[in-house]
Amino acid sequence: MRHQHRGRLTAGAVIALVLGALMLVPAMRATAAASGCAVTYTANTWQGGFTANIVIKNLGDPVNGWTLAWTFPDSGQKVGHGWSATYSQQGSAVTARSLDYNGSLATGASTTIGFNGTWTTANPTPQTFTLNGVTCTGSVTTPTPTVTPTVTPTVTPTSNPNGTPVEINGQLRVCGVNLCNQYGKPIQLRGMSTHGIQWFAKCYNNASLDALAGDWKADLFRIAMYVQEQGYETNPAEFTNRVNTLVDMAEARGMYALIDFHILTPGDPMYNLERAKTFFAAVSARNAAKKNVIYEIANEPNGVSWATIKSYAEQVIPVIRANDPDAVVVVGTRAWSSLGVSEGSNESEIVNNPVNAPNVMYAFHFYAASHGDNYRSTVARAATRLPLFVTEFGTVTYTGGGTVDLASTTAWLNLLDQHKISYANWTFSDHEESSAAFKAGTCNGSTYAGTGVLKESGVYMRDRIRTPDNFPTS
Ligand code: IDC
Repeated sequence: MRHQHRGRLTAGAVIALVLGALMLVPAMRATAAASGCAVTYTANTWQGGFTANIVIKNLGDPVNGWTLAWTFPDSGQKVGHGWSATYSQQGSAVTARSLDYNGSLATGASTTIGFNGTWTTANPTPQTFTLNGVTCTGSVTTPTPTVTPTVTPTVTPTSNPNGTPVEINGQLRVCGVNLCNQYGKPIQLRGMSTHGIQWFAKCYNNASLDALAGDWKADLFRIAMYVQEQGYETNPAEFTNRVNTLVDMAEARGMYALIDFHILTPGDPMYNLERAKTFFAAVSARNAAKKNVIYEIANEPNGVSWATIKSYAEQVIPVIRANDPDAVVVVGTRAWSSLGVSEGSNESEIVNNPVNAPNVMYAFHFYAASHGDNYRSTVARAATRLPLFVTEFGTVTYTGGGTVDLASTTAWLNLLDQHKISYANWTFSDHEESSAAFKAGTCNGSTYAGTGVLKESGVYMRDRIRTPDNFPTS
């Protein structure tokens, strides 16, 4: 019965359909693709050469495959070795085409590309860029709709109604023995360290970073870029680029990014001095305008004097400050960042002879199952005299494995909370060792939130980091 009238149209229905079809025309025009892009081009120059880092942000509708084009103002400029795009140059006109893995750019998404170039007379920065033929003005162009579209309220994806950690705290600085936020109030940042990004790159993706910011409610993401052990020294441009991408991913989620120049063996930071200068010149130039970057210039010096570490710091810090004058820099300390204790010294050598630069903090590392009361009493004392930052610690033994010592970890973290000392836990990875938060194999999948994917250390750390932050604004 109900279907009897199918196929028969009344006059009224015909009129309604025609009207509907007419109304569809402007409605369709209103959905024509919005386009827009913003480009940040940073060049580090030296006599005859430069490294360019280019951040491309898509402000319009999602694109699948892109070509960025610009013209060099100086005809002597040439693109040399490039990364993350295919480059071609005709005269002064250059195009960079996306690769398979970075061609899709959602609305608001960014990607970073770069190249080494040469110049003859000068190296001025190109002024105009186009993305898929549209000039990047930093704003969005949408064909004017004839029909007013319904406005959907924008939902800001933050876990805290007051804003993300970076939104609340802004540019950090050192005040007295504390890390302070933009209001000059002492704060503590709590988060996780990657494992070596040369080995665990697959663990650092949108889903895992979403879990860290949203489910763990972390404030801090430490990017452990080993220098040796198949790290930075094997491909400086590639590792610089990877670190920059991870900085962007942390920034997009309102987390601070701690850029860790992960020296370990050899323990003398001077062995890597030139690499450190090159690396920090590049990352500080590229990230100077960001508020979420903290620089950690030497993970764990060992077998060297404090005087050597200080001399290294006083050569690397000016390179960073030349580009990013207000950034906080963390300096590693003697004996695997134990403030000297593991080689029979203590914090007094630093107190008596601090790094000659403002806005500097000192690293302290511990592994809870190996380092107990005597290390804690050093930290309790040093915390009143030096700005400390626990850029790395484990809940386990100093090997990265063995027993998870939750009693010692709790004593440590209570001490750090009491002094508002920031910390990053080793590691946000699925390594088989017990210090790793995730069960082995987690990073082959796409689920990172919740406790189902976590090992003992991860369950403990997630609980601890998830507790509400205390970020005073007045
Ligand atoms: C360990 C890793 C382990 C890796 C080893 C050598 O957990 O998988 O094989 O490095 O690269 C540190 C270092 C940190 C160590 C960690 C645990 O900063 O690189 O990671 N640790 O041994 N200092 C004290 C302990």
